[in-house]
Amino acid sequence: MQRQVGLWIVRGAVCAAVAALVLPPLSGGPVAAASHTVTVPLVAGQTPADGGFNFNGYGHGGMTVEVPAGWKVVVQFRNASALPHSAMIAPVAAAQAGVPPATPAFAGGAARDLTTGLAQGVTATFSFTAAKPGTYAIVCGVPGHAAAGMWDKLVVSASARTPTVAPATAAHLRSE
Ligand SMILES: [Cu+2]
Repeated sequence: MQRQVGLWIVRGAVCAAVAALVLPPLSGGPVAAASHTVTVPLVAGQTPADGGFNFNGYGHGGMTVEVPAGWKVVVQFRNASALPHSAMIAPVAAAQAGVPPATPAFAGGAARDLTTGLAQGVTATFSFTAAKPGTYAIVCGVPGHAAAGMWDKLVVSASARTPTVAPATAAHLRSE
């Protein structure tokens, strides 16, 4: 009888160990180690919407890119417009107020020539780690452009598992 009880205890311990291996971590727990990078195509002045002051055809916060917190975000920026444009990650309140800050919300989160803008057809890639959950803006740093509506939203989510964009047709995100 003593031997039988001992066997049950061992079997219980084995089952608990197997369950810990098979079950996914609880939400909010540590994310399994892996390469987590999302590439976001961002085209300034792609359409005449918002007087051309748009990214991928959306201005005034009309496009929302959501990425899981901790992911690396690579922005492939291109200016399709005859007007110079740039892009940066900034607090959403600053973008809504039409006053983007001098430095981005995340290190590396801005294209070069932030306030002078890039000429038509010029591309610039910049990348940053979406380290802190919250709602941010993707905004043009050329004076007057944010006020004209040239900003969209970047949500850094503590609960999302994969990057998404809304509307879904606004950009083709690539995750790896
Ligand atoms: Cu601009």
